[in-house]
Amino acid sequence: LRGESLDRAEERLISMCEERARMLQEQFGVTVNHVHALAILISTFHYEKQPSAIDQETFAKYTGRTSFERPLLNGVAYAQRLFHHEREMFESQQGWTMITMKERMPAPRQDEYAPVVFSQDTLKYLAKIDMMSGEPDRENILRARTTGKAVLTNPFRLLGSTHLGVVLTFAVYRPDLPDDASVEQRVEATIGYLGGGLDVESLVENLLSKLAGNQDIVVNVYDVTNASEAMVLYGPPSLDDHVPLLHVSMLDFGDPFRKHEMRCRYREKP
Ligand code: WA2
Repeated sequence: LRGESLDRAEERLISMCEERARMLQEQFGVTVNHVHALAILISTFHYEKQPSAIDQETFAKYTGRTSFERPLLNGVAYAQRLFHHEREMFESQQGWTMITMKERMPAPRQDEYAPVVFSQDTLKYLAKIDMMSGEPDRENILRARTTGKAVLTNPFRLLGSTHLGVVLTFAVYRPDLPDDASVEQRVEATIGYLGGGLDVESLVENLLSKLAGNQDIVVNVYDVTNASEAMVLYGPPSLDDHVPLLHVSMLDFGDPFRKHEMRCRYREKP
């Protein structure tokens, strides 16, 4: 290869990678904003109104009809915060028993639970599950309510899917929570959790497949929160060390606790 064409190949790789990173981040941002708005909707119409203006049927209908606003999410579900002393009353009112995520058995005694009470039809299988019984979801719940921000899990295999993904969670607060609330006030005012799965494998594939030049390059998305052990979120396991041309684009998904990046290379020598 002459130096000139190698330069041009590198320039093209950079521009394709930056374009893809920008698009993914943009779609992610739009998705997060809509889940945030849904969290406020629940706070307003489920807790401020007596009786509640939301039940499973309204939630499923509304979230199904607005799913186009959350292009990277496989659905949304709402888990209610529940203390142990409220459990008996809750289960008899609902007419069902909370179950664990893995074994789908009655949830063992805990101080606190997060049973899914509303779910979009695409996440029906989450109904009745105590989301605190799954480790990634539990960590998200605890971090979401102290920060008040959108939080993400490590990559893992989502329920009902064979794909790798991450879970996005927002805390839902009582409507009276002030904007400048302290961490303690946030935790105290937490009434539930709203979130869903970002099926990165299929949704990123779908996003990238629409872009020109897609056959020429290989794209990976990594969680690089822990720099020494980057976790693949999307794309084939790659051998970055042996690639002559590699471009890394930064991704900002808004969770200050996590770092993500996109790595692009040519499928074959340019
Ligand atoms: N959503 C979709 N698939 C999943 C999942 C999840 N969590 N967990 C495992 N597979 C109800 O944090 C509250 C959604 C989590 C919210």
